Amino acid sequence: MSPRYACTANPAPELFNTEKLGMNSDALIKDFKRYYGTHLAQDKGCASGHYLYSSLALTLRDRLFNRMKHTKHTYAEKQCKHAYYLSMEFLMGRAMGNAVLNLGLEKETTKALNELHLNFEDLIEMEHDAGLGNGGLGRLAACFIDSCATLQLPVTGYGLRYEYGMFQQRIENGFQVEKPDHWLQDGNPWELERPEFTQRVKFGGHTEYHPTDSGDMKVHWVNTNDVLAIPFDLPIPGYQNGTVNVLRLWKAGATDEFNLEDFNSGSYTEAVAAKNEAENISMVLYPNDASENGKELRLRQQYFLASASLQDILDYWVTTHGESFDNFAEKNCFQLNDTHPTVAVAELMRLLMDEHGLGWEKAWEITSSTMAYTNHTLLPEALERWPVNMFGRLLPRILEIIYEINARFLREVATRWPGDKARLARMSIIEEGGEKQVRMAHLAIVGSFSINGVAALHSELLKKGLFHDFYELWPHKFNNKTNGVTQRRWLAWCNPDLSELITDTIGDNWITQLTELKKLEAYAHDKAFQKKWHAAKLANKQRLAKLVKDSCGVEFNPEAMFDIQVKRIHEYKRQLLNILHVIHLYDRIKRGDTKNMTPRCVLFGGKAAPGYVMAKRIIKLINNVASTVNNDPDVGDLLKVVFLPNYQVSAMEVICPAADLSEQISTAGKEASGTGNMKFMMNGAMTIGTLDGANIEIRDEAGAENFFLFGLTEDEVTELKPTYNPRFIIDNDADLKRVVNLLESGHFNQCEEGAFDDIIAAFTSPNDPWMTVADFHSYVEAQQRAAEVYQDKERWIAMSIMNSANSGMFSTDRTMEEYNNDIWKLEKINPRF
Ligand code: T68
Repeated sequence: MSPRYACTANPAPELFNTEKLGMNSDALIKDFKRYYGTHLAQDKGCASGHYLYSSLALTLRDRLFNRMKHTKHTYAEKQCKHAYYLSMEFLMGRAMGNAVLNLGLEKETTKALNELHLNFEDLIEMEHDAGLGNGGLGRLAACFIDSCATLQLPVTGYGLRYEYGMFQQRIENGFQVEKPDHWLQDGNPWELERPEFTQRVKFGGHTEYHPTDSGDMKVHWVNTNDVLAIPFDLPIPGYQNGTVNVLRLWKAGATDEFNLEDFNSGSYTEAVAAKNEAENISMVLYPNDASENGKELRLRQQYFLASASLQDILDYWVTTHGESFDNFAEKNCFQLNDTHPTVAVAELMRLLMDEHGLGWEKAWEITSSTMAYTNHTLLPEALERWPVNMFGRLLPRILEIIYEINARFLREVATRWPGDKARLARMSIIEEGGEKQVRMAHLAIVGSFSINGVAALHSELLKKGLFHDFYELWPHKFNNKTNGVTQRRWLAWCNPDLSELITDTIGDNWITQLTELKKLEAYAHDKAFQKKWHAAKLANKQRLAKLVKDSCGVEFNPEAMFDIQVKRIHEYKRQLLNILHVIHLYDRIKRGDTKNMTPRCVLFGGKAAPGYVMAKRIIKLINNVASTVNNDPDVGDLLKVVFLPNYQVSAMEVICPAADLSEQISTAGKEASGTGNMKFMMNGAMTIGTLDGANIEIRDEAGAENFFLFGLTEDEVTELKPTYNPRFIIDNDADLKRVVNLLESGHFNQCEEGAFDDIIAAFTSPNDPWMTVADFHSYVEAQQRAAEVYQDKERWIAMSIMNSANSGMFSTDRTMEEYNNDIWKLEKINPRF
C-alpha cells in the first residue's frame, strides 16, 4: 500500500460516527442544491441535464454509502460467514431508478424534483447503461447481488471495471456496425475508488525453489511483470432494509517500477507502451457470449480478477483473524460464475501455500471446500480451454499447481477405475493430443464442492452428457439452481402501472415475496380487474411504440399483438425460425389469405458477436424482410417488423412490460435456462416456446393451457439427427416451400445478389445442428393458436394474468435462498439502519 494511505493521524472519534442522512424531500433538496451549486459549481444560465443528473446521483449515493459503511461494520462485528460472487460480467444497466426504489425514496424524490421544477424521468434518461456484460450470464449476476442485498445475505460481488463495456450497436443498411461503448466518459457517480485496497497481480517470469530452514521447499515466482489492481466499489442496496452490499470492480494500472526502469534507460515510448499493456487488461469486455476465443488478453483478464479478488479477501482475513487459516473454510465461500474465474482454484492454492505458508493438503482442503461452480452452457464451442504453452508463459506458477492438482486427481480416478485409460484421458484437466490444453471446466469441477446448472433440464443434461464421468465419481457435488430475475427491477421499477394495480389488489408484499402474486389468480376472470390489467398493458405498448417510432421510424399499432424476441443473436436461439414465420405471414397476406388474421407487430433486438458471421447475416435478413414488409402497401397494419438497434438493459425495461408474446424458441437442449423468458412472464406476456431450459418450468408453473408449446423435445432432436432431411420436409410443406422459394428467388435482396445464400445453405443442410426446418410446421401452428386466442380478448387477458400470477418461483430471491441453503449456508444479518 502506498504510504499516502497508511493510518497516521489520530483524529477526534466523532469523525468516525455514521450519521443517518435525511430521507425527506427537504433533505434531498438541500443536498441537491449543494451538489449542483457548490460541488459542481453550476451557475445561472444553462442547466445542462448532465449536472442535474449528477446532483441527484450524488445526493442518492450519499445515502447508499451511508448504509454501505454501516452494513460493512455490522458484518465485521458479527464475524459472519461471507460469500463472494466472482464474475467476469455484471450487466448492471442503470443505477438511479434502482437506488430510489430500494432506498424507499420514490415519493420524496419526485416531490423534491417537482419543487425544483425538474422532471425525474428526464434525469433517469441521462444515465448511460453500465453494460459490463454480454447477456444472460452477466445480467443474472446483477439480479443475484440485488436479491442477496434484499435477503440481507453477506455477499460481495467481484468483477472487472471495463473501460469499454458491451459495444454500441448501430444498424447501417441492415448490417450491424459496432461502436465502442465509452460509458465512463462523463464520470460515474455510483462508484467510489478505493486506492488503499490496491493489489499487485503477477504475470510472466519463472519459478525458483529454495529450501527453507525447516528443510521444506519454498516456491518463489520471480522476474514477474506486475500489474496493479485498483478497486472501485459500487453500492448494492437491498429493498428498503438498510442493507447495502458491495460490488467491487478492479481496474488495471501500471506499477511505478514498471515505468521507472524504462524511463531511466531513456526509452520514454517503451515506458508508456508498458503502461498501456498493463492498463489494457481492464480496457474492454470481450463481446462473445457463446464461444471461447483463446486470446491471451482474455486469460490475463481472468487471472487478474481471480488474483486481485482472492488477495483482497485473504488480506481482510489476515487483518481480522491473523495468519491462522483454520476457520477460513467455515467463514468463506466462492461462487464461480461459469469457468471464466476458475483460475481462482489454482490461485487460492498458490496464495495459501506460497504467500501464507500452508502445506498442500491443508490448502487443498480449504480450496476444495470453499469453491462452488455454476455452469451456464452445454454448447461445446463455449467450453473454455487454454493452450498449455500460453498458460505456462503467462502464469508459470499457476500451471505448475494445475499439473499437481491434475496428477492427484487422476490418481483418484485410476483407483476408482483401474486400467480405464480412456476415462483418464476424458477426465484429465489437461487435454492431450494435438496442442495441449487446460480444460477450465474440469479444473472447476475438481476444485469445487458444488456444481450446478441453471434450470432443471440443463442440470439433468449436465449429469447425463457433458459431465457424466464426473457425475459418476462425485454425484453428491451436482445440483440444480433454476435461474430467476429480480422483481424489483423487472416488475416494480419497469412496470409502474401494473405494479400499482397489483399492489392495490393484493398489497405490496410481492416486492419481496414474489409468490404472493398467486393471489392474482382469483382475479383472472374478474371483468373490472381485467379491464385495468388491459389498460396497463396498453399504456406500456404505447410507450414501446414511441420508442420504436423514434428509433426505427415504424408505426406500431398498440392494438396489434406485440410479438417480441430480444436476446443475443445466435443460431441456437433461432431468430431465423421467427423471421421464417414472418415471411410466411407476409406470403399469406400477398396471397390474400388474410381472413381473421391477427394484426402483429414483430420486434427483434439483440447483438451479434462481432466475429460471428452467420449471426450478423441473420440481422441483415431480419432488416431486409422488415423493410420489404413495412413498405408494402398490401401489408398495411396487418404486419410490422422491426429490428430495434442497440438492445440493452434499459431497453428491456421498456420492452418487457409491453410484450404480448414472448419468443423462446431455441432448439431443445441448447438454451441452458433463459431469463428474458421470466421477465416477460412476470409482466404478463404469453410464451411461445420449446421444451428447453427454464421454459419447461415456466410452462409447469403457468399451466400448459397458458403456454404455446411447439417443437421437438431434446430426446427427439437427438433421435432425428442421423436421418434429418430438411429438403424433404420443405418439399412436403407447402407453406414452408413458398417461404424458401421467396428467399431463394432473392425477393428480400433484390440489389444484393446472393446475400442470404449462406443462411439458406445452413438451414437446408442435413447437418444443421439447430434443426430449424424440423420445427417450422409446429411453430406455425403454435403461432396460429396464439393469434386466434389473441382475438378473444377476455381469454387472452385471463391467460396474461395467470402467467404473471404464477411467476413467483422465478424471482432471484428464491434462487438465492436455494444457493444459500444448499451451498453457501450464510446467516442473514440485519444491520438495522
Ligand atoms: C447464458 N449464458 C445462457 N453466456 O445462454 C442462458 N458465455 O441460457 C442462461 O439463462 C444465462 O446464461 C444465465 O444462466 C451466457 O449469457 C455468456 O454471456 C458468456 C459470456 C462469455 C463467455 C461465454
